Amino acid sequence: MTQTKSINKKISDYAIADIELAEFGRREIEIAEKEMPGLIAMREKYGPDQPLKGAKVMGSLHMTIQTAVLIETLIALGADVRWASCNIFSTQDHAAAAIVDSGVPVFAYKGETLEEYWQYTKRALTWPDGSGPDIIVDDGGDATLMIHRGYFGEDNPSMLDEPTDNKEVKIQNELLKEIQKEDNKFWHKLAKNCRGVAEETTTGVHRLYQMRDKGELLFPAINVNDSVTKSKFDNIYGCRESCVDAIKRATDVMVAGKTAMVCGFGDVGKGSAQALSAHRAKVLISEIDPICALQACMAGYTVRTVEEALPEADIYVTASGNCDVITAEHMSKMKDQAIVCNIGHFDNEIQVDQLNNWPGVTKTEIKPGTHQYTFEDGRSIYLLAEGRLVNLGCATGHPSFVMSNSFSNQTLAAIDNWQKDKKVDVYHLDKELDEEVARLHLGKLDAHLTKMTKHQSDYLGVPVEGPYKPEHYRY
Ligand code: 9W1
Repeated sequence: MTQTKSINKKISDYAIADIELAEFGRREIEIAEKEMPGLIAMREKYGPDQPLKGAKVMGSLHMTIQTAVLIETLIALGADVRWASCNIFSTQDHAAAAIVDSGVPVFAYKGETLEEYWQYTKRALTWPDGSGPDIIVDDGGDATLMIHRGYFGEDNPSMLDEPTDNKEVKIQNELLKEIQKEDNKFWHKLAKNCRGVAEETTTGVHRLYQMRDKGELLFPAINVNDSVTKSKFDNIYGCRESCVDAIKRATDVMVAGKTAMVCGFGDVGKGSAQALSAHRAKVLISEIDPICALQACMAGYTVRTVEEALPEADIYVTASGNCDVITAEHMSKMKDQAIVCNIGHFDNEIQVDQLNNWPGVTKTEIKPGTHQYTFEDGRSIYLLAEGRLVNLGCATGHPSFVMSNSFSNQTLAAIDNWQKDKKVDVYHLDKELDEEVARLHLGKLDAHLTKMTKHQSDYLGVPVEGPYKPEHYRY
């Protein structure tokens, strides 16, 4: 007989696809826990002290199996949690069901509408007594954005009537106006009581600095994105796992013996190139930055332009963070059966619209996420994930171990936001905390760390305990 560990606390304050998926979700959560040693170590280390006791925590972050382990970690540290997804497509419905089944309000289902998305964000921000969160765990900045637009819309209601072509802004404006009719101080009260937000992504962090610089930021914020243990896992190690995985799920192509071009040799490019190279592809790198180009040469790759690669390369992976790195004209000149995909900036590295409008081109869907484009002369290329992030479009995001690193940073940031009184600004987590996240993962990896002696610390002029900060050390 199958064991059911569900608690079945019946709550009615949630919106998910299907509560019947809870058992499946619970089984996958239990497997993910084994691969999220940082979060489990934090439950053991901090659980007894309950550092989040009494804290109302709102999350706006992909509702996945990995996020479920984060949610249950926050709860193990004493938090009272409500959750919405930060993306209308990324929800794993079985994860959402398992979390609701344990008694936590979740508002997320895969394929929800944009209207529902903003309603859910608002519902996750609203506790049964009408109060708001003490702290926010944000991914992409949407919860923070909604609070700020709501707040400034209460100061200046005409802001919500300004004409806009942006469908999402329209939807949000309509909802904010409805809320204002019911209570025209809703967002002021909420913002006043919010002690801080921790932001997961580059985009969200960028918005935070803009708001800070304009003097509009309403509560302290922590930039989790730039922790070393977050960004290295997100970019190098995550993409090293998912780049080839996505290409193979989409095409089943043999990578060995092919020539692959990686455009951009930053962290994402480094991880992608390593994975392709480990599969025994011949790897070409394109770069505009001489230092990154030199690094590529020292790693044994050939540095070429996209134009030079056209007669040779079978696989193209963009990882530049820049726009129009592969143009429609490039694609029109590629070898027959070439594969083109993007793992860098979310949607504009490859000229997809221009390819769709290329004279004489025909587009055939092989399956969702794999499209064949045939040119007038009979050559075909394959575009993966319609030019959007291939590891999300054709694979399943990051492995649990990768997310354990970012979410351990999120947990430390939540504790910091709850326990420290800070003035309004955008902060980083101290290097000590970044180091703690690393340490919490080392146990599982059976790493034996060396302790610096007093003699050595005197020699370097750094403390034996405390963060390791030599001048010329970059990760
Ligand atoms: N985040 N749990 C797709 C993921 C979409 C997604 C996105 C992740 C996780 C990058 C976060 C198709 C999970 C998420 C599974 C999946 C992300 C966007 C995670 C990788 C980032 C825009 N961004 N991430 N797991 N979708 O893997 O929370 O399968």
